[in-house]
Amino acid sequence: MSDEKMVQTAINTIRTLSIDAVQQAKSGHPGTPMALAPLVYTIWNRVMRFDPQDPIWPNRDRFVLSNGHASMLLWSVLHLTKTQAVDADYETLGHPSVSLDDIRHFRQLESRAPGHPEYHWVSGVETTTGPLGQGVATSVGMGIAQKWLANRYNRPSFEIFDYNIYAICGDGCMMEGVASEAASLAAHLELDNLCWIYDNNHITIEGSTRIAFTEDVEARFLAYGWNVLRVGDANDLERIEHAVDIFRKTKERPTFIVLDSHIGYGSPHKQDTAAAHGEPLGDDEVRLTKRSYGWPEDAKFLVPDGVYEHFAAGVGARGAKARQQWNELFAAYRAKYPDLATEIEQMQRRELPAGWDRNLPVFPADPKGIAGRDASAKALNVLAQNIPWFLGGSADLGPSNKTTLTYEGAGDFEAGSPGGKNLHFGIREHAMAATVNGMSLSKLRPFGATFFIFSDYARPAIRLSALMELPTIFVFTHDAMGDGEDGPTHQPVEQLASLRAIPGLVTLRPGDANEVVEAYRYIVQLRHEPAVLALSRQPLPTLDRSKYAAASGVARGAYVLADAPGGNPEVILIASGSEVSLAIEAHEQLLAEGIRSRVVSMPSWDIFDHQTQEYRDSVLPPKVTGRVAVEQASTFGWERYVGTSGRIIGMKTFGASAPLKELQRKFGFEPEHLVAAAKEQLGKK
Ligand SMILES: Cc1ncc(C[n+]2csc(CCOP(=O)(O)OP(=O)(O)O)c2C)c(N)n1
Ligand SMILES: [Mg+2]
Repeated sequence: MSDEKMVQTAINTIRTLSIDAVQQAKSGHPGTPMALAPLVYTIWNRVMRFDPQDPIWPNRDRFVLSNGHASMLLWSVLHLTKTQAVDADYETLGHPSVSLDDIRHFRQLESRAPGHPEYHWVSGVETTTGPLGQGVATSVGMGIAQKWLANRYNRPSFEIFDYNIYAICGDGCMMEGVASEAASLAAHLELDNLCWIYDNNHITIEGSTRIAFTEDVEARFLAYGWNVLRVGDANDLERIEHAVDIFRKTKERPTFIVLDSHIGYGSPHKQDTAAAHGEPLGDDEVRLTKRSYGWPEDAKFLVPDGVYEHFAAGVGARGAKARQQWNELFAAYRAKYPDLATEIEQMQRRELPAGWDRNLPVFPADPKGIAGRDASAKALNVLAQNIPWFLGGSADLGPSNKTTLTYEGAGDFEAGSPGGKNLHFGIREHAMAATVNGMSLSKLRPFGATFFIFSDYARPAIRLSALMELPTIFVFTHDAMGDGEDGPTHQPVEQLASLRAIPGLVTLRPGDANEVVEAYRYIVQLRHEPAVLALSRQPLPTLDRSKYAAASGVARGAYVLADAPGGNPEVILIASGSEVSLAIEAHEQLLAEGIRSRVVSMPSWDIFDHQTQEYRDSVLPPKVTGRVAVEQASTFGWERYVGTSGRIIGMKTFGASAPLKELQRKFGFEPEHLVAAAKEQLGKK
């Protein structure tokens, strides 16, 4: 077979595997894989430095399929390149990531060819995509990470990190706001390691983009400051390669390639129609389409002779060589810079360096106390110094969140100085969260910050960090009514409940400065779970830990902070955050009146729910049914800890604009109110 014929055969293999898988599953999206097979072929087989034998090699080029519905593109190419599976301990398993059988079972339970690309489920997937816009936004975090890693670790003659990131996106990604936020940030940061390729096919689900999307996308990206290129024919491999070449030569600007394509390419009746987007072609149309490709019409899941070898000779050989050269380079680097090499290795395995918790502060008892955000600032500054690759920033609220790293040499991450540890995300919460995900996927330890209320603006990406099992950290301050005069627009009510509902997300609302530190101590050790910290704006009393239990109880989610003398309580007060000291006040009053109360500090439902039944029963003894929960947030869900007969003091409405003291009175967050509720639980007035 001639070279040219082989190339066409390889491309048509991607197309027909996609068509057959969707047809077999009776669900999926065939049209875009049919159109973009030449692009994916070119990027993978001619451009990318990626070794299928080791899909987690640190200096590999990244490939992000932001239009995740076209997942068959990825399953086809991962299969055809024989990309190997890797487990959660970063060990190669010795079998392919995506088998032909997986593709035959596309979208079925347990198949490694699920509906959309899922990081952590299929090796070779760089990030989970499907919610449109997320992939491209996440790729900006990957771009930031590459710049930071290169800045810290590269040395003369040692280009340890010099990879590029390729992200493919469609009209949907271009319409989503998060992509715009991220594109603006990427150009500001001059991420010339980033190449987005826009599948300009004028089709979305409802039909032609004429009905909803008529802007000049190229002009928009030019205005952001991107290098904008155009390839007028998605089947023209040379033009695609040429455009990518220009990308690789372009400095100080990310590249945006507009690729004109025909969705459902080759299908006589469905090409260029929305029908090709999200439904099987149908048996007859499958035949006609295969005929148009010169493919055997009745063959299914056919990988013709020579196709695997063709990919092995392309990306396989190039990737193996690149990785081998890198390994040699890294061995020499390790000899010359052993400490830096160790850092890289620890980071890659999500381990912490020795002494990571050295100098974490301990706060003395203080009735006036310190704000959650201020305690957080102290912890962040220590952690960022102890863990070189711990960094982050805020969405323009650094001075309020107290997340700006202020120690000597922390520095700002900016285009000309990508080694700084303070990122400035601008007022782009959604892109910030997606970017933090991208940085975490690149093995940095990032945090992002904003007001707790605006976690809503970041939520889709927070959800994805949980789905991907990434140890990202979200620092949210102004966690409740502490915002006082700012009023209900700024006062979170339902955010805690809604974040607690995200599976695998660790949500923590610490009750005093020492609980803040313990919360960080816990979070930093997580390797596969994201965490949200809800921190107070106002000072909270620092509890006297010689009188009350140690703050290390945070690591168990909830703990007995104060108890009736000798234990055996008759009523339990459960609180989080700013309401912990309130519960303590009420507790002291109850004790003085001879009522045996207990205070449980419960910074994290998620962590507590993972403790043994025995421990949970020791904190909340089932026989003690007199219970009051107090939290400046929606009451939603607290029944699980107070039972149907318990009392929940929380928010059932939005807040209001007034000084905090008045709000506490209006909404019942005062010790007398708790005391009365506790007595009511015991049938006492
Ligand atoms: C945030 C989000 N909204 C909606 C969807 C549902 N959806 C999936 S694909 C699609 C149309 C995408 O059009 P385009 O990106 O142009 O893809 P093409 O059909 O051209 O491949 C929509 C609305 C989604 N996946 N994510
Ligand atoms: Mg489209």
